[in-house]
Amino acid sequence: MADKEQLVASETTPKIALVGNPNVGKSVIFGLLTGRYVTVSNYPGTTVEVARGATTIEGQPVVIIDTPGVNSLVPMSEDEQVTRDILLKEGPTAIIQVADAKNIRRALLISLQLAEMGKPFLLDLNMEDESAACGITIDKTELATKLGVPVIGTIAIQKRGIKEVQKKALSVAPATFRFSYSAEVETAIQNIKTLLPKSPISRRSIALMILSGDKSLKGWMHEKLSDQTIDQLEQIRDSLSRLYSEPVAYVINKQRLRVVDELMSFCVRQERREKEGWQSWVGRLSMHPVWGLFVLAGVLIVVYEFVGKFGAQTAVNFLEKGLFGHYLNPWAVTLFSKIFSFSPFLRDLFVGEFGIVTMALTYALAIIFPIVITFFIAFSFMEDSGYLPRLSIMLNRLFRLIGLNGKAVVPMVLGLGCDTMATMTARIMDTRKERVILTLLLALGVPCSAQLGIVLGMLGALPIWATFLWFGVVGGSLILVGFLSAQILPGDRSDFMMEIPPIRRPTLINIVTKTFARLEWYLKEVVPLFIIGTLFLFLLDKSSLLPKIQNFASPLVEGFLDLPKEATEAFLVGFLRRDYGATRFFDLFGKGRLTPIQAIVSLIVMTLFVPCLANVLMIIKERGMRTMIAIVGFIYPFAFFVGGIINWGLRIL
Ligand SMILES: Nc1nc2c(ncn2[C@@H]2O[C@H](COP(=O)(O)OP(=O)(O)OP(=O)(O)O)[C@@H](O)[C@H]2O)c(=O)[nH]1
Ligand SMILES: [Mg+2]
Repeated sequence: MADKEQLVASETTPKIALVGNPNVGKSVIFGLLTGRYVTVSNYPGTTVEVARGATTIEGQPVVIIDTPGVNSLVPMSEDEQVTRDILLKEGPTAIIQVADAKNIRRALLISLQLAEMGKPFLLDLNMEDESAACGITIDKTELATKLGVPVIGTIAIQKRGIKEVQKKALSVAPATFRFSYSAEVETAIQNIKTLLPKSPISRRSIALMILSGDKSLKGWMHEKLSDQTIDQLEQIRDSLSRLYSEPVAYVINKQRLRVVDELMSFCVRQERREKEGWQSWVGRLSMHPVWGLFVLAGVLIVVYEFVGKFGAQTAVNFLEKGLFGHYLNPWAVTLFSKIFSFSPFLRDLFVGEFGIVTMALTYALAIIFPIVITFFIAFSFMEDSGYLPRLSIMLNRLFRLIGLNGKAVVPMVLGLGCDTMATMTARIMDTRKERVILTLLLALGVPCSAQLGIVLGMLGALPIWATFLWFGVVGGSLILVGFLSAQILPGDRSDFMMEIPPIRRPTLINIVTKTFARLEWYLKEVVPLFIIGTLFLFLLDKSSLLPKIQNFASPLVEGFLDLPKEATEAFLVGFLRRDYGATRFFDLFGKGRLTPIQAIVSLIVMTLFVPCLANVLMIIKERGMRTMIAIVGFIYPFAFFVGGIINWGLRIL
């Protein structure tokens, strides 16, 4: 998406990093400062990758860096590490710490760490509208005096206060605030400091990271320090940890929290809470063990009506049968037949059975496009309302069964938008085991928007048992495979803690911007692949290899799965993108070439396929080649196997 945009800036251009807890408005502020849109949603962990944008402050060019939210600068997950590494390795000129003013306690925990690092920063107390509604008042002048950095209040979604943040951002200095830990910790810090090289952040802060047992620092340590020094550091840490019954990280955190609480006692006042609004009521209802299920059912019905019915049936009918089927394609056929009257080969390339216009563009624009638009809109509503974190709480139990926890719910739901993006979001999981299981399940059985729409569209035309069967088989496969991999894979599962943001009314502007950003990405990514896939089929067809492949695959496709031979083409392009394969089935089904049993079998096999080439590449990038081979090597046979079993079972019945 837009993240890949090139940035024109020299090495010496000052860099300002936006750092802060998850879901506090960093990306909104990034957008306001740079004019570049990065995804904004109402749940923690939206940003998992750094985004950069250029701007000028008082005539001076600067680069603004948006970072993933962190709960501590001692990272627990890969996305948190990204942020810490920016500070440690890149050394931005200044930092804007964005804080949620109604959650000042956890924000100050980060302020203390920034103060320890010795980095110039300012504290932006964002979401002042919500903190005011909660009856929280913060004495910003007092806090600024105590910390020794500017403290500015903002309401990012109303663009309030941003000008001041921008004005001050380049002239900030390191905090003057100092505090000390217990004598034992201080001694350990002093001992470690003497062994460390100079870095963009203070030796004291690195010493504290090492004492906290920060494993993500290993790479940096091996690069900068000798093995002997690393041994010495570990000895210092071990002897400190022997003094406490609790882990040192916990001890350090507790001492920091004490300092935070003292700061708060001077600067923060909490008045009597105002009357509870409808938002909190809806919020609580959606997390309730029983009522929550009704809310979920309601959400699913609305999404189904909007995406499955309106998008995948009404809009697709209008575009595919009407606009494309009646007007555009017949015109195109006439036009291309005239232009290429000398060559049937070239004519078919554009308007034949596997033509670029009649297949690739018709599939991409008339069938998938209306589905993804409706899906992205529905999806943005869910993201921005704050429903997803609540769903995480509800499904935590179920997810524990499959070796994950509630934190994995958001990435799984994101997978319904795009599995490739969601695979990257697996970074938010705390352990490697969880990241691998999540990656596997996304690739196995979470259909992406385009495919889901097609599935819903086809299920809508089938008897109701087909819907139950599809959900049962796909859901059952996810649970079974998740459960088994949780037993087999080595490693740990982490505890689940998630900040629940308030229920918010989604803003039209964000919904529209986000939907457009995603559509742009969709068109750039999907249309070329559809054209390549179609070209591939076209060439196979023209070289008469297609019938040979169909014959070769016949025992599997026509025998084991009992599908027509054209299904082979769907599977072939399914390797490229499974939504493309699904669209082929949709087309075949629409032309009456699939019986209900064949339709459901093909839907199930295609859903259990690996999503697409892009997803495979992302798995390699994020989790490595070996994991990818294991995942892909498992999924394809599994998909066909399950399809065969279902076919066999249905026929017996
Ligand atoms: N009421 C209110 N909502 C805000 C304000 N600033 C941001 N938001 C909302 O807060 C949510 C989170 O905003 P983001 O910019 O995605 O937060 P982030 O800090 O980038 O989050 P991560 O990338 O997950 O760390 C969105 O729903 C925003 O619309 C504000 O000042 N007031
Ligand atoms: Mg963000």
